[in-house]
Order: sequence, then structure tokens, then C-alpha cells
Amino acid sequence: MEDYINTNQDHAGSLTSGSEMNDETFTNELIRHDWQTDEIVELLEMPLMELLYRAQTVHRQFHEDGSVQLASLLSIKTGSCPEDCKYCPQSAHYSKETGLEKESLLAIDDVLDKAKTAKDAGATRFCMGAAWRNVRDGKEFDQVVEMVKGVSDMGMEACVTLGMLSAEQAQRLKDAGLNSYNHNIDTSPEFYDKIITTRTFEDRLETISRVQQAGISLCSGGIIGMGESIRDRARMLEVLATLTPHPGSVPINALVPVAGTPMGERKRIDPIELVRMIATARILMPKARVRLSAGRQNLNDEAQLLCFMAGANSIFYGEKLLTTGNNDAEGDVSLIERAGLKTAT
Ligand code: SAM
Ligand code: DTB
Ligand code: SF4
Repeated sequence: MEDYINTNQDHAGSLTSGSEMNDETFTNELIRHDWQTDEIVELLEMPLMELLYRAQTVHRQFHEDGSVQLASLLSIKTGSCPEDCKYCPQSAHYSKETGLEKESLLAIDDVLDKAKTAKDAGATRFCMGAAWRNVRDGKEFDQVVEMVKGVSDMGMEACVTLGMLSAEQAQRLKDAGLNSYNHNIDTSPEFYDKIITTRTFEDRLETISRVQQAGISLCSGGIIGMGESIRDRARMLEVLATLTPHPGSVPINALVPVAGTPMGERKRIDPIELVRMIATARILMPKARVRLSAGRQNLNDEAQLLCFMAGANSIFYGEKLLTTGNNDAEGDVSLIERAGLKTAT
């Protein structure tokens, strides 16, 4: 594998020099979109200290301010989703076993109240999730558009995750002030149909392309701990790191095994695997916000700090993810303070 730093210097030297080169040109020259599976596997498997060193080197180069973004999540429409994602407590396919109560779309004012509370607690991004297979035009979508406007008017980054959407719907969300659309690829193209059978990996890529075409920042990542191989993890990261542009944010989730789902009995992954995944995502996608996402409740403070060292620079903040629990906000603020990290403003 080529040495990352040397490659960068070669690139910079051969393309621009002296006064022609500003900071923006320089950092953009360092970003690759041609990552190969084998070199990603090599990163994922290298001695941990070497991997951390490389990831931290890239992180310092691209994220000088070292801030951690606090993103709060809210499920605006919970349960009874027609998709059969094997990890998901919101799928209608497992609702008998999970006992999850379905809820209709929350009222606009209630959502904006929650956003305001999150903002007052220090969050700068508010992510709203709906358990839909796809967005349908009509009253409910109109309401979501109003929610996006409201969050954006509060001065927070607004993000939604609503399933598949058309180019026109993406444009409406963009016009309403949407900053980011979350659409995870979840795993490798090869492992995908072991996890989800009601849509294809290609369907996922189509929505991603519509989001990017509309000029919305893409938030896309996935889950580890579902029985995938290291090569599957590498392939998942490869798909993301060969997009142009790279996703603006990359959530790395550790499976939260929820009783009643087909993945409910899976053992939780070793936190070191999560650290490796985050470090590799950081090296591959230097500018992205890499978000330490679901599964954080299973990490002690020291493991979380390793994730920050590996290049994580965002967390989900607040006691709930969508339907499952998350770390308490006080503990998060305390960890950030004790480590001398600062939060994004
Ligand atoms: N329905 C939309 C979709 O699938 O794009 C949005 C909501 S969906 C719940 C958002 C993401 O949450 C999924 O893509 C998956 O990565 C993550 N997720 C869901 N259940 C999870 C679990 N049990 N453990 C970890 N991540 C999970
Ligand atoms: C993401 O990658 N993870 C978040 C957010 N994007 C939407 C969701 C995690 C959900 C965990 C299971 C639950 O709480 O239902
Ligand atoms: Fe539905 Fe999203 Fe859950 Fe899949 S992950 S079942 S699409 S809510």
C-alpha cells in the first residue's frame, strides 16, 4: 500500500506550487476517490497503534479545530416499516416479536419543541427519522418540509432520514433548508441481501445520487457487528470513499441487538473493532464528520476516547436514539470536558 502522507506530498508537489496553492487546493489534492478493497482491508487489519497514528495524522491535518459535533436524534414517525432490515426494531416484519408500538407522524410544533430543547442542551444538528420505505407526496411530506424549515430557522443543521426519495422531493427538502440527508448503505454490496431483501443495494445508491444531485450533503454509513467479514467492512467503506464528493458525514454504528429482531441474539462487537472502523473511515474520507453512532452505550469512557483519537468528531447526543437508549447527556458533556475536547458551535 502507498504511504498516505508521502502520496499526498507527491500529489501536492506535482500539481501546484508556490503562490498558486492555497490551503483549500492543498487539502483537496490529498483526497482520494480511488480506494481499492485490498488497501482498505490492510488498513482495517494493521497493528492498532499504527492505524491510530495514521488516522490521527489525517485528522489533525483536516480538522484543525478538533471539535466534536453534538447531533440529536428524534424519531418523528416510529414503527410499522414495510422493509425487513434484520437489525431494525421498527420493521413491521418483527413487530409481533419486538412488541414495538407504531406511532403516527408527530406534530410539527412538538418536533420543533424537541429541537429547541436539543439546541439549548448544546446540540448543533437535529436529525429527524421516519420509518418509511420511501417518501410519498402529500400532507405528511408537507409537514416534514415544515419541520425542516423550522429547524433550519433555529440555526441548527437540519438532517432527515425518510427512506427512498425522488429528485423532486430532494429538491423540495433542499429548498426548505435541509443541510443533510441520511441514507446508510449499512453493509457491503455482497452482504446486503443477507440483511435486507425488500430493496436492493442499487436502490440505495439511486437515492444517494438524487440527494447529491440536489446539492444536499450526504450522511451515509453503516453498521458493524451483523456477522459481516472484514472484507465486507472494507467494501462498505470503499463504496462510500469512491463517491464524488465523499459523504459530508459518515455514521459508524455498532449493532444494537434488539430482542425480537433476527439480530436480537447477536453478541456485541469488541469496541476495538469499532475503533478500527472509525480510524479507517477517517483516513479514507479526511474531510467527513465521522460519527460515533449507535452502540455507544456499550463503550466505556476510555473506548470512546480511542474513537475520538481515531478521528470520530461527532456523536449522537441525548438519551434516546430512535427507539433505543443512548448515553446520558451529562456523562457526555463530562467526558468531553475531562478530555479537553471542545464541542462544535
Ligand atoms: N427508514 C430509513 C432508512 O432506513 O434509511 C431511516 C431510519 S433507519 C432506522 C436509519 C439507520 O439506523 C439504519 O440505516 C441503520 O444503519 C441504523 N439502525 C437501525 N437499527 C439499528 C440497530 N439495531 N443497531 C444499529 N444501527 C441501527
Ligand atoms: C444512523 O446511522 N444511526 C442512527 C441515525 N443514523 C438515524 C439511528 C440508530 C438507530 C438505532 C436503533 C434505534 O434506536 O431504533
Ligand atoms: Fe425501515 Fe429504516 Fe428500519 Fe429498514 S432501517 S426497517 S427502512 S426504519
